[in-house]
Amino acid sequence: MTWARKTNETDIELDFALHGTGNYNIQTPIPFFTHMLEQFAKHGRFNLTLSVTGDDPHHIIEDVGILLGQAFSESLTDKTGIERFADSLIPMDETLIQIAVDISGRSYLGYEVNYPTAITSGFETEWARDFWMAFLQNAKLTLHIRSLSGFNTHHMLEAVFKGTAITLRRALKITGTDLPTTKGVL
Ligand SMILES: [Mn+2]
Repeated sequence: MTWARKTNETDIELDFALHGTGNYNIQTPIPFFTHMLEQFAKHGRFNLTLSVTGDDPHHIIEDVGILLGQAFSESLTDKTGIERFADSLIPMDETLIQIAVDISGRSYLGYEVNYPTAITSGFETEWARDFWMAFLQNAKLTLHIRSLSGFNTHHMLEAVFKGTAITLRRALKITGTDLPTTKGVL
């Protein structure tokens, strides 16, 4: 399915499949962000074609997060049988990142990632938090991300993006036959 978002600040076109094979074609003006979205698509096994232009890196990253979150939510209209909860411990060399997800229908971000530098490869570390906040507010899920160790900012950011994708994929897995909630609504 396709989604689009056009404002005075950004212009985004997105083709997204929740249950894909990890195929991607991502074009953004921010090379490190492109690298992170490629990790997200590959390790989430999402299909993701994205092109974005915009006036400012923060606007671009936040608006891509909003649209991807919408695509995630609108692709998951039927939650019957999903695992719902998942967690992961993701290493990348010296880096170790812990991630937990609840596809809860509610939005919450716990984010304690201690990057050693504020910027790497032209990417400001605070933009990663902006992205995940925008994503989960629209995807309506609970996400906790923590760094247990790491001294390379590139590795830490990459493990956050890979790990969140992996954890979402695990939470989306069909392991049952009914809605995983006693409320009757998820
Ligand atoms: Mn890398």
